[in-house]
Amino acid sequence: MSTVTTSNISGTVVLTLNHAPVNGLGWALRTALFKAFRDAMADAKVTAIVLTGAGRMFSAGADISEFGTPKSMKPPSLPEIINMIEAAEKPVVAAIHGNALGGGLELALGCHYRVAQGSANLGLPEVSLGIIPGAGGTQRLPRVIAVERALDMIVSGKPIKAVNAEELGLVDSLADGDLVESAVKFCGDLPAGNAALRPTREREDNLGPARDKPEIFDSYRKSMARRARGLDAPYAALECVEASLAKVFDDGLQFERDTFKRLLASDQSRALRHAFFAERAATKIDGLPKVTATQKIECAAVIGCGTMGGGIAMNFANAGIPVTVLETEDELLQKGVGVIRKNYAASVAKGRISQEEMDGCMSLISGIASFDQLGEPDVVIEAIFEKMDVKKELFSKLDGLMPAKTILATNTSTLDVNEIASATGRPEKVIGTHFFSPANVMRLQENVRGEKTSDETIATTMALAKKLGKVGVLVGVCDGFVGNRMLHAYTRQANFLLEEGALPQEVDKAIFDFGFPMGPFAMGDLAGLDVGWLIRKARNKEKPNNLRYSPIADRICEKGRFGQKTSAGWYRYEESSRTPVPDPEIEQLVVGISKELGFERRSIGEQEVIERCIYTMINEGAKILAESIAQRPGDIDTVWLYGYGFPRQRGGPMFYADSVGLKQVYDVISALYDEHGDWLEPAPLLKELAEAGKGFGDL
Ligand code: 3H9
Repeated sequence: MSTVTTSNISGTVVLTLNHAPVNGLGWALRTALFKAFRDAMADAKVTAIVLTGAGRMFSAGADISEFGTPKSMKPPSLPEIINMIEAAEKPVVAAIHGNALGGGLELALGCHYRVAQGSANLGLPEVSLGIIPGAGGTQRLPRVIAVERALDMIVSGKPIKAVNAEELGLVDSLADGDLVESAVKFCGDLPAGNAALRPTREREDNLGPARDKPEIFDSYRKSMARRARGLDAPYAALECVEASLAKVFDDGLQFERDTFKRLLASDQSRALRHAFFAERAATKIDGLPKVTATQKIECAAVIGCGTMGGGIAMNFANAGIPVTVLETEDELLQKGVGVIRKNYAASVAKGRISQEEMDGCMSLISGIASFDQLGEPDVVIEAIFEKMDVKKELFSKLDGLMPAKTILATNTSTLDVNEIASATGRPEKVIGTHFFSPANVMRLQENVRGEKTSDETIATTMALAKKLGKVGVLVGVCDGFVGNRMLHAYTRQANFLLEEGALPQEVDKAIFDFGFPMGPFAMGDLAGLDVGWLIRKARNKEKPNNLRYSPIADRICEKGRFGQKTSAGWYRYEESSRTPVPDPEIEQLVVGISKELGFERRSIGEQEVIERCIYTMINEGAKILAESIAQRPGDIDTVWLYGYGFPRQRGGPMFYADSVGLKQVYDVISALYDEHGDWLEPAPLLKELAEAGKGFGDL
C-alpha cells in the first residue's frame, strides 16, 4: 500500500513517501502526496515542509510499470504536483538518501532546496528507457546547475553522487548525521517570510552564460555520435535542454511534455522498458523458494590465469572479495598477473579509478603456483582450456582438496556441466559460471545449472553475480547454452551468405547498421578464429558430417590468419591498429569457394542479411525455450543484450521477433527451410505461436 506519512517537528512538517520497494511515483502515491501536501499548506501552524522517502531511497521516479496504462494518465500528474510544490508559499526542502532518480529528482527540483546524504545518487536516467524527463527535469536542472553539466546529466542519463552534486549546486547542503533532522535544521536556518522561497523556474543565473555559448550544443551533439548511435531519446533530450534557453519556462515545459509523450509511445521506448524489466525478471528462478538460503562468498579462487581467468579474478577484487589465482607454470602466472596489473593501470590512466583503488584491488589478488596454496575458498572457478578430460581431472582433484562447503564452478562456454559434475562427489555444488570476454568488462554471467545442482548453489551463484556487478541469467545444459548456441546459428548463416554472394564487409555493415557494435566477421577477428577452428576439428572427428557449415572459416585459419592477433583474419589490420580493412585476398578466397561449391554468386541486400542472420537466431531461441534451457524469452534477450551487444533499443532477439511479428519470422524461416533443408527447420514453438497470432511475450 502506498502512503505518505506526516509528522511534525516544531512546526516543520515532514512528508515521507512510503511505497516499497523504490517509492515509485505511481498514481496511488501521487494522490497521497498531493493530498498530504495540500493539507500541510492549509495548516497555518506549519512553517516549512520537508519531503523525504522511507526505506532504501528518496524515489526512483515514475512507476515505469504504469506507463501506457490508464493509471499513468489519472490526475494528479507528476508535473502538476511539482508545479504545486514549486509555487508553495512555505519553503519546501527535499531530504534525499539512496536514490533520487528520474521523476524522483524532478520532484526534488520542484522543492526550493535539497539536503542529501553524501552517498545518495541523483540523476535523470530516462534516456536509458527511451524517454526524456517528462516532469520538468530538462527545464529545471539547467536553471540549478551549469547548463553544460545539466546537458551531460540529462543526455547521458548517468547519475552523480550527492557530494559532487553539492559542488555543482544541485544539493544545497550535505546532511550531517540524521538526514531528516539536518533538513529540519536547514529549514530553521532559512530567512523568514518570502525570502526563504526560491522557485526553480525563476532562477535565470545559469542560463545567461550559456546563451552566450550556443556552440555547446553542437559540440555535445558531435561528441555523442558514437554512444547514441541509432537512439532517439538522447537527441530529443538535447533539444529540450536547448529549448530551456530559447523558450520561456512554461513553453519549455510544454515542449518537454510533448516530446516525452511522443517518445513514450515509440518502439524504442517499449523495447528499452522491456529490457529493464527482463533483466530484473531474470533474477527470479521458477521453483526456487524465495527463502532459499545462500552461502556467504567471502573468498574465492580462480584456476587458470589466462585472459578469462585474470578477468574473472578482477571481478572478485573489484567487489572487495579476496581471490587467489592459480597457474601452475610460474612464467604463465607472472604473465597473467602482469596483464591484470596492466588492465588496472590503464583504468587509472583513463581516470576511471584512482591509484589507491588499483592498489586496493591488487592487494586482494594473490597469484599462486600450487594447489596446496589454494586454502579453503567458498567458491572455485575453473577457467582452463575447453577439453572435457582435462576439466574432469581438475574437478576430481578439486573435489578431493576442497572443503565440503566449496562451490566448484566452471567457466566452460560449451561443455556438458553434468559430465564435469560427475567427476566429483558433490554434483549439487557444481555449476557453470560462464563469463564473457573481456570478463572484467562484459556484464553477462550465464549461470548453468546441472541436473543435480542444488537450489542453494543456484541461489548463491545468482547472488554472487549481483555482488560482482554482473547480470546473472540462469540457463540449462546444452551445447553452447543460450548465448553461444544462438551465436552459432547466427554465424553459420553469416558464413552461408558468403558462399551465396556476400562479402564479409557487406554482412558486417548490415549487422552494424541494425545496431550491433560490430558484425560477425569483425567480431570473429576480435575474439580469435583459432578457438572455433579447434572446436570444429574436434567435433568433425567425433561426429563427421553432423552439421553442414561453410568451409570458408577453416580455409582462412589454414592460412594462419587467426584475426586481430595475427593482423589478419576475415580482414587485414595495419600494424597496431584494430580497424578492419577489407582484404582482396579474402574476397578471392570467398569467390573461389563459392565456385567450388557450385554457387552462382548473386547480390545480397541488407534486409536479407538481417532476416537470415537474426531470424535464424530467433528460431534457435524458440527451440531453446521449448527445451526449457531458458526460463523465459526475456532471459534470452538479457543474455544477448549483455553478452553480445544486441541493440538494446530493439529489446533483444525475442522481443524483436515479437515486434516484427512471428508470422513474418516463421514465413521467412519456412521459405529458407524449403530451399536449404534441415539446418533451417522451423522451431515447432515458432510455428505454433505464429499460427495462433501470438508472440513470445504471450508465453
Ligand atoms: C520517469 O521518472 C519519468 C519522469 O521523468 C516523468 C514522469 C511524468 N518504476 O533495480 P532493482 C522495481 S521514468 C517501477 O532490482 P536496485 C524493479 O523492477 C523512471 N518499478 O533494485 C524491481 O522490481 P522487482 C526513471 C521500479 O536496488 C524493484 O523495483 N527512473 C522502478 O538494484 C527493485 O529494483 C529510473 O529509470 C520504477 N521507476 O536498484 C530508475 N525502479 O523486485 C529505474 C525500480 O519486482 N530504477 N523498480 O523485480 C533503477 O535504476 C533501479 O531500480 C534502482 C535500484 C537504482 C533505483
